[in-house]
Amino acid sequence: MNTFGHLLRVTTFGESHGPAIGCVVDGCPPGLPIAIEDFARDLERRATGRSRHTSQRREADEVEILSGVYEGVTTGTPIALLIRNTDARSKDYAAIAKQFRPGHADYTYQAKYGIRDPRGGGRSSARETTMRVAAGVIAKKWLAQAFGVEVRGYLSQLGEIRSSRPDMPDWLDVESNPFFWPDATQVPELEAYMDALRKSGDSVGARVEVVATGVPPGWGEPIYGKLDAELAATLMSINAVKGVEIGDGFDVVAMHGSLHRDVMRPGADGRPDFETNHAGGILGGISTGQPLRCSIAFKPTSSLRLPVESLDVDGNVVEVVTTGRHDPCVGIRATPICEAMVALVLMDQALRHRGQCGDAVSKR
Ligand code: EPS
Repeated sequence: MNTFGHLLRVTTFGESHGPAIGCVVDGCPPGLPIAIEDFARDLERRATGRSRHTSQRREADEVEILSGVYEGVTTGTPIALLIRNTDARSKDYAAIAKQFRPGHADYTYQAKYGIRDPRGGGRSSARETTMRVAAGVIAKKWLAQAFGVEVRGYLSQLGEIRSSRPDMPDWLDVESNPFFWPDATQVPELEAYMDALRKSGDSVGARVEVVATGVPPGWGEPIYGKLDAELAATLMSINAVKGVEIGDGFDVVAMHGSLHRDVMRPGADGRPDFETNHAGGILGGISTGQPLRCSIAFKPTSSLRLPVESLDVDGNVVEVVTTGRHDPCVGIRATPICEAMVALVLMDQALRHRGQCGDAVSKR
C-alpha cells in the first residue's frame, strides 16, 4: 500500500537515503496548468534546514516533472514527479543500524519484513512526506481553479504552549513565522521553548489545524468512503500522527446535543446558513458547505541523543543514542503536509462526486 485515493490515485516511492524520492499522481483531469515553479512554495514550507528549530539536513527539494504535463498543462496521463536526495549522511545511522530506537518504527519494520534500510529510517522517514506535498500542490491548484476551494493550516499547540484555535486565522500572520503560528505575539515564547528543548536533547509533540474553505455541499460518501473517514485515514498515514479530530472532535463527548447541533437558517444563495460549525463541515460523511476543520496530533520525535535502554535485532540489551540531524518537533514542519493530504482527499472526493452525481441537480 504505497498508493491512496480512488479516482485520483497517488503513489509515492523512494527512501530517505536512496538516490531519489518520487510520486505518480494518476487521474488528474487534463488542462490544468502546472509548472515547476508551482511546487517551490509548499516544498520550501515543509523543507528541513529552513530554521534552527528543525532538522539541519539541507535539501534543495527541486522537482523534476517526468510525465503527464505537455506545453505547461496536464494531459490526463500519469504525472510522475521526482526529487533527488543530495544531502543524506548515512554514517549517522551506522551505530544504530542493528538497534531499535524505542518509540520508532525500527522494530515494526524489522518484525514485518525481516530486513530494513536503516539509513535515515529508509521508507519510514518523514522525507517521504516531500512527495505528498508535491502531489498536494496539484490538488490544491485544481481545487482552487475548479471550485475556489482553499486548503490552509496552522499550528495551534507546541508541547504545553497553546494558541487560540481561531476559526479563520490571519493567514499572513501564520506564514510570517517558522512555526505556522497564528498569534505573532507568542513567537518569542516558542523560540525560547524550542531552544531550551533542543539543548536538553529531548523532543515534543504538536497539534496542527487544517481549514478548507469553499467546499460545496455533497462531497463524500454516506457509509464507506465517508469524507471524514478518508480524511482521518489519510492524515493518520502521515509519520508521527497519533490522532485526528474533525470539527469539535473529542470535545463532543462532554457536549449536549442541543449545543452540538448546527442550526440552519435560510441563506443568501438558497443554501442554508449554519449558525455554528461544531460538525467541522461534515454530516453523515458528506460535506455541508461549511469550512471543513481537521485537527491533527503529532507525537514527539523518537530519535533522541538522550541514552535509553533497548534491544538490538539479535535480542541483546543495548544502550541507544541517536546522533545526527533530527527534528525536536516534527509538528513544526507538518502544516503543509496536512494541507496536502486534505487537498488530495478533497480532489479525489470531488472527482467521485462528479462521476456519480454529475447530472443530478440538488435544489440546495
Ligand atoms: C527524519 C530524520 C532526519 C530528517 C528527515 C526525517 O533524516 P536525516 O538523518 O537523513 O537528516 O532530516 O527529514 C527529511 C530529510 C525531510 O526532508 O523531511 C526521520 O527520521 O523521519
